[in-house]
Amino acid sequence: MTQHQGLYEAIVKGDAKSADSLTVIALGSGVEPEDLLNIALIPGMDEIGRRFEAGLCFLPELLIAVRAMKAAMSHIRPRLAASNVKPVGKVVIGTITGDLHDIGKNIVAAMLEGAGFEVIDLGLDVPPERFIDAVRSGGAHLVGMSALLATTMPMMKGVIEALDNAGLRDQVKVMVGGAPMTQKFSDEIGADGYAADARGAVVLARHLIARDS
Ligand code: B1M
Repeated sequence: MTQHQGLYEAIVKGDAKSADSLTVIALGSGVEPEDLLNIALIPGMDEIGRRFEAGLCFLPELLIAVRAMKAAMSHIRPRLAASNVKPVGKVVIGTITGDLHDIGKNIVAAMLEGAGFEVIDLGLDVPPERFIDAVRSGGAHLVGMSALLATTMPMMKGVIEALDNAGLRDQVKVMVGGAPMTQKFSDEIGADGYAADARGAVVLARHLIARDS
């Protein structure tokens, strides 16, 4: 079994101990953190998600897979974020209120940090007021929102309206993402851009900052 395959299976089986040690070994042997994410970890989460959706596994299995993913991410995030460049812009990011999914948002935040952005991560279940407070006090250029539940997606529009009401909408660009999101939905709620994955989020953030300056 290859290193990547072992890590993929550790995520699917929810074996946090193996996910942790295999990640350390792979990074130590020179594997790029982004490759580990794209070849083993994200496909592992996709597979457990597919099984969950098909009724082949249940919440406990999902939760132990999440724990394994977090064990691996604890080594990958600092490696992705290691960057000596001057910040290219400041991003306030969070998972929208009512939504407790933060794995994808954490990957996006780490990739943005690695690309030289200063990231203020508000965590998950973030209400509009916290986005507003962070923009007001932090001088952010970008607001990034993530949603995984169809029921929480509309709350993103609430944040955009709150930015408007606070007189802050012209100061920031808004980007959105998450599995159920589409470009059409992003346009409908008045966001400035949508990205389907973490790499796309970095490209979009750079583009929005450049358009702003
Ligand atoms: Co839940 N869950 N979940 N879940 N969960 C989904 C999302 C679901 C599709 C599974 C299903 O049943 N089909 C479904 C939503 C259905 C819908 O609304 N359409 C669902 C449900 C229903 C639920 C609960 C209601 C289940 C229950 O309790 N009965 C409950 C809700 C809790 C809540 O939020 N209030 C719930 C709970 C959970 C757990 C807590 C167990 C756990 C989350 C743990 C955590 O995140 N800390 C969980 C998980 C793990 C999933 C699945 C299986 C996997 C999500 C994930 O981490 N993917 C998911 C099924 C699926 O997606 N196939 C599912 C891996 C991650 C790397 O991908 O998050 O898509 P993703 O991020 C990507 C891109 O989307 C993008 O880049 C990332 C990296 O490439 N991206 C951005 C993300 N944010 C971005 C922001 C950007 C740009 C790009 O710019 C700012």
